[in-house]
Amino acid sequence: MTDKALHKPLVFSGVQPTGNLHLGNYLGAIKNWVPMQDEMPCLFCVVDMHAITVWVDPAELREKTREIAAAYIACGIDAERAIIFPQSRVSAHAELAWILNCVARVGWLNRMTQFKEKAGKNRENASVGLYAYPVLMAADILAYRATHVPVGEDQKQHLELARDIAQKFNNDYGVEDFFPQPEPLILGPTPRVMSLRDGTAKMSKSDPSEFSRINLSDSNDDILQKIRKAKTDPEPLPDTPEGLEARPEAANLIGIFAALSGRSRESIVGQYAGAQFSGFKSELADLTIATIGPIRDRMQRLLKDKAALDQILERGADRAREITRPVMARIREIVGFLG
Ligand code: AQP
Repeated sequence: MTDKALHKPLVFSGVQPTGNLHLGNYLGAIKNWVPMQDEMPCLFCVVDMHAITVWVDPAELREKTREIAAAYIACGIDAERAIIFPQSRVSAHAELAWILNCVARVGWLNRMTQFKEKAGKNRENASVGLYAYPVLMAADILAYRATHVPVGEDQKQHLELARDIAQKFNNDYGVEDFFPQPEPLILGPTPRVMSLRDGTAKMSKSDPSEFSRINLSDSNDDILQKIRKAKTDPEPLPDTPEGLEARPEAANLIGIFAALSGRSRESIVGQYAGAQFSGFKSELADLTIATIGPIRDRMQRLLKDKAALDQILERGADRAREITRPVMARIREIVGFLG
């Protein structure tokens, strides 16, 4: 069989088991994964090896890994059709990451903005893992020769790097078609959900302010309070979508409303033209509770049976390993490792 003949449509994506899953992770990523299960084989990974690029308490990492798996299922991922598994249980990720570390160039990694943001001023003290994080992400995708990668907008640069690494590997080793060019799928009306406290910053698990994000574990009351207190400007809501330009907080709230309701920004702006934020926020809170409430309740139920979750993750890892086996055998042969 030729290398190209091995190319098959396949989805790979993942979430780090750190902090609390939030509305940005849901609207930017997980929600968009659900319909893909009907279209092609899907792997949804809990990327615990990415999580340890910064310090994480081991007991917490175990709990968060189960929590992410529960969130996937609670959001509508079917563990029979899709493969849900922890990254660390499939050694191909680490093995391929090393090989790709030798393909990727330091200059390419130096341009990664997420490393600059996460390492901050104390770059000398950041882990080597945090620096090499995008190469591990390339390995996650390429170990399955995945063709489609649904992610939020913040991951676009890392996906472009994965494509460059795939291309360079193919060129260096003269295997033109071995790795496909994985396609980033940046979907939905809110590929970048912003913080509720600052419309210019991404909603993020690591933001120290709890009021910056809606967690999937938040109570209805938490959601209501957070949306009530969400930062806005003193102007009423605009009459046209163009009126949202230069109003990042208002634009973010309208975007979230659009994503949760399935309506266009235009129709929402039309409905609330010239209104104060209070009534709009109260409807937004109702919408958010109607979406997040049932997910949170399902997550809580699933988390009561840890043994069942562990079994799902173990079986997922077995299935994932089966896919990587022939790919890794061929990679070892291409690179010149003895078989
Ligand atoms: N604010 C967001 N809007 C849209 N999509 C988002 N994603 C994350 N934040 C937003 C998408 O969620 C998926 C999983 O992300 P992750 O947890 O693996 O890593 P992350 O992007 O680093 O998430 P956070 O919340 O920003 O974590 P911290 O604070 O630790 O950096 C990805 O597809 C991501 O694009």
